[in-house]
Amino acid sequence: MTLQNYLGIPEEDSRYETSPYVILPVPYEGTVTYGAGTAYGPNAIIEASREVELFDDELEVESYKVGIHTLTPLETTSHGPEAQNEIIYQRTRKLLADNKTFCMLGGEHSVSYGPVRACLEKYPNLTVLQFDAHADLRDGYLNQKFSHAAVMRRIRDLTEKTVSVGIRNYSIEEHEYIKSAKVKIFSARDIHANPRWIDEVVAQLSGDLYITIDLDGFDPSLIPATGTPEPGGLLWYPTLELLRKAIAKCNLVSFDVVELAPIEGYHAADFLAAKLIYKIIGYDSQKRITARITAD
Ligand SMILES: [Mn+2]
Repeated sequence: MTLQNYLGIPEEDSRYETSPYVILPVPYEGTVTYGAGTAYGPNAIIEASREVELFDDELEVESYKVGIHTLTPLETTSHGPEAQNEIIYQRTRKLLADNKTFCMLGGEHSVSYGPVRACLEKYPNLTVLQFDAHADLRDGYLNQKFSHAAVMRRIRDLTEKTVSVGIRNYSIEEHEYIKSAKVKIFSARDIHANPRWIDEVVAQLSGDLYITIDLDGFDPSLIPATGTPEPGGLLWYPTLELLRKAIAKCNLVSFDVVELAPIEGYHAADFLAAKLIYKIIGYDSQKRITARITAD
């Protein structure tokens, strides 16, 4: 696996010590059920990131100058997703202890449990914002409690402060759980019919925020490169608007981008993921710049 730094930025802008943001590649693929290939996601995102323009035309700055470090890919285990999440938990809690905001690159969605656990330890009132086509609320899948299809259910064992957007595929078991546990879900169908959905999502968020982005939350016209592409997904600009408003309102603790299963010769999906990460870092780093100016 070729190892490069995210955005291909100079060493002076990407040292660990001076970078508030760190990219953590986790090429884990253990429980995926349909289309495979998410183990190649982190590398495809980092490779595509080298084509992302460093000047952000919306923010009118070169956001990378705040400092973004790329870590070497985390070790993966063949002992199942629970063991993998323990490794991720240990790694991410160290990053939080070093006051880093990390962006974990999956891998399959099962990897999001470990970092949320680490973030909750430091920020007990954390809210988890999920972008996804699937609810991922099964209480286990194919005898696996820590399956990608159960990741939000495991996260809800830790905190019930979750908000999900773009959801358009779940089982009757999940449907009943959503009703009984009153899970906050903005389904893709509701979003499509409601022009005020972005502000309604933001109204549900406050304080410390973790964002988990399963790329299949996007419409498959934008991201066909996932294991289970579902029609009727999220689009680029509304998603950015939601991210910008959510990050402006909350304290972004960390985030992940998962489930890219690259298609050979098709780079639009890899590029979207790479640029999406740069937008999130840009929105968040704007606040750091503003805080610095205010402090002066
Ligand atoms: Mn998912």
